[in-house]
Amino acid sequence: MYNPIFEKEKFKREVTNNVKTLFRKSVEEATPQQLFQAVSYAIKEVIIDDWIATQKAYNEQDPKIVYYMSMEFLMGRALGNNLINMTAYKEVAEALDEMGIDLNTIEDEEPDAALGNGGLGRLAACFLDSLATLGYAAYGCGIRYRYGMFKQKIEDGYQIETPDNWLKNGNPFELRRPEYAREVRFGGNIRVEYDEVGKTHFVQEHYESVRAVPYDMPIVGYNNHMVNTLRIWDAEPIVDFQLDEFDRGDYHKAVEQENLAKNIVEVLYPNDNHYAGKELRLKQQYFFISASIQQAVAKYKTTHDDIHKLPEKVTFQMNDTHPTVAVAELMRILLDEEGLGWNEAWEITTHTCAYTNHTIMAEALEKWPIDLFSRLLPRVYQIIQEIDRRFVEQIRHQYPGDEGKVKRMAILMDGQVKMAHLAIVAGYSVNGVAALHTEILKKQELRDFYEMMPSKFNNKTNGITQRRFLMHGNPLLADWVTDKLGTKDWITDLSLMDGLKEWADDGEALQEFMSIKYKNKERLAQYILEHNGIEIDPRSIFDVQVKRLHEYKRQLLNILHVMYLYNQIKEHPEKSFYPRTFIFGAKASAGYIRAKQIIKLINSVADVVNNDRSINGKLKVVFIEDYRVSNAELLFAGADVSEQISTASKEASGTGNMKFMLNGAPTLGTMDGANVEIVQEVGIENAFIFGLSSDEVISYEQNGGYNPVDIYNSDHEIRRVVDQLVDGTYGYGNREMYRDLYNSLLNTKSSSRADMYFILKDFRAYAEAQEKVEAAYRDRDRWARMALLNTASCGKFSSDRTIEEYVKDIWHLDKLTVEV
Ligand code: GLG
Repeated sequence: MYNPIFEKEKFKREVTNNVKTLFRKSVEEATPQQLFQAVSYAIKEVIIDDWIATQKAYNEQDPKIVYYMSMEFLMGRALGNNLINMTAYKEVAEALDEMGIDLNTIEDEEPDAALGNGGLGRLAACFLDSLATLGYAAYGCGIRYRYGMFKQKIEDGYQIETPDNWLKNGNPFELRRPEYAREVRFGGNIRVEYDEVGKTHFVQEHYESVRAVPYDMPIVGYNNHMVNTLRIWDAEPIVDFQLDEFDRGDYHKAVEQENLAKNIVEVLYPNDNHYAGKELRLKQQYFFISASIQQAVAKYKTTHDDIHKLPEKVTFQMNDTHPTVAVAELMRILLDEEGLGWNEAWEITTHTCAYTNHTIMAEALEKWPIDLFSRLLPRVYQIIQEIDRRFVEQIRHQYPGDEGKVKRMAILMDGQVKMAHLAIVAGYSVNGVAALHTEILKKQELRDFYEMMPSKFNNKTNGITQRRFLMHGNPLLADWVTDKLGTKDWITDLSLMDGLKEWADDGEALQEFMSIKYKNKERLAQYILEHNGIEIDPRSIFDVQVKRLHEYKRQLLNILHVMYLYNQIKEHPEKSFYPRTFIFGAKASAGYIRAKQIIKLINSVADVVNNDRSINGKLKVVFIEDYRVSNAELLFAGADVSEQISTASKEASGTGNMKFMLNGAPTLGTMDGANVEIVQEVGIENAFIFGLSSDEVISYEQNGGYNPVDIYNSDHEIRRVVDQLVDGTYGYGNREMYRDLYNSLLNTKSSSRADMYFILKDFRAYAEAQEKVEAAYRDRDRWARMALLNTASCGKFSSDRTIEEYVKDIWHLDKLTVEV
């Protein structure tokens, strides 16, 4: 087995030396943070050699490269993951131990690289891990935000956002690459010029510009010496550029450009599944896209002379609509810089760009106001006008007389630039992220497009990396799996997990499996004690819902059900009740008021329930502060039940659901997103499925919703819970605190539909499913078998499988080998 940390003694010397040269300290004197830095630099030392070797392989083997364009990369911590993938984790832990350093402690010193909101950003991170592991040439292209996802504090039950200054101690793994800087231009106007042969030139003038400077982060493949690159762009002012003759002495302009550079990469927008329409956000999008595409084209041209063959060597995958300005930017470069004609440029673009759709939520679709867009990106806008003109012509040609189609499908309509339409028209592939989601796209949301260009549409069910979410997050279970399968090959081929089914009826194996779960529950309980000061019983059922706070994800349903259980326990103290711990973790977008009220409600319920001595600790509620990748790993490992209870049709895929499954937690969920496929793999008897189907939800929606008041009137237990929102039970006597949530369910005043997310409609079914969970859990053998079968059936959900599908159907990449 390859072990890059050649010798233990040499590694120890290096750490000692790093502490000395970086901090003028001895190992004994150094702080944990300083030790983290020193160790990371020692590891980087090793990574660099493989990184260089990988670049050499790129140059020699000239593979096709995928550029994964994404506003978000939710990487989490790098140190532990790099060690895992270098197959050096245990050796390094041992070496450090001999130096009196605890690896876990220094891992905790690393800030999460939280350059993403939730599933979409984490998917990008898992994809990079898989691409490197499978030996494909890939760049992640994104933004080096100075501040990532905000840190969440809970004060008095309310979410408080504080800035995530993740770079304050420096990032030991990154490399600044000023030699690859690019200029990106905004605003101004376009002057048309004709040269002596009558050719038209479009010249942008009076623009502002910034210098995009890339920082590279190594993406270490598992045990293969491959190190790919995540290239994230920083912005710097272009001092020399703007002081040209025309502008010399224009002090204001200099300051403006300075500010533009500073602002553009300042912060990640903390919206998940929601478009806010901010100008700076569009600037961010164009900034990293322009820099990345310029770079990719320039790299291609260093070794190829025929730009027409670009699609043979380059593919741009657009992660949602955020990067779709890429199609127009590529056109701009081909037309204005490479001097191609429209048809040739279009031919290249439409064979190079591909688009992934991650949501059908209307409020997430990006539609930029034309005046804003054309002012900021005048040349790109002209190009989009021409793309739109030609596309509309094509619609009219194909569907004569059907102006409804034009209205529904045009890129420019009602004063807006519709980014999804642009991506679909110019992309050669459009994919959804789970089977159900892709079907809904084809039949509902994107139906017109599907009818017109069916061959573009395809499904790529999401996946997750087992390297981080099992090997790193749950080492006990990882070792057990290796032991039971008699091989480590599952690390790069998760389908082998199927072999664990052999142990599903083996009493001893089941017991081992459950005792690992128990240890992980103890570890989680310890974390909760340290961070929340709440003592929870590892023998209780750990029921976990961790994900972004969103109405469609229905954390409200979960907490209303907790309130219902609490009422039951209080009313029937004699009834036997299996102790339960409900664990929540969620960030709400800073401006999402209702989501924040739900966080407050969860904390209020926690406060009341946890402090009620009369219920003998039968029920506990915990809200994990600052849910993020690093504590997620503990939560998945320690969960008994995985809550995946979105309103059917709304969750495109979900990926948390897969991480729980991998760690042996059965799903309690709706038939939504990838839950459908999870159930297919594990069997419906090994999950707890409830609620409306997506067809039912869609049909209610098309008929104006349903009437929750009927349920409220006829089911007194539900009514009681809903009333408790406004009777002061959880408002510390304040009846108004949750009035808005109450109204959202019954719509006594609000303007939107009543109970838009079908919470009351699904409540009974959910409560019954929860009863089944309790009954199943009481039967220890049955539960163990279920849990084990979840782990054993998760093979499909590796991001390795997902990436192989993208490669086969969309990207057509070649495998690389790296020689060292
Ligand atoms: C989206 C969806 C999730 C999906 C993820 C990755 O809401 O259901 O799993 O992308 O495709 N905004 C998201 O997180």
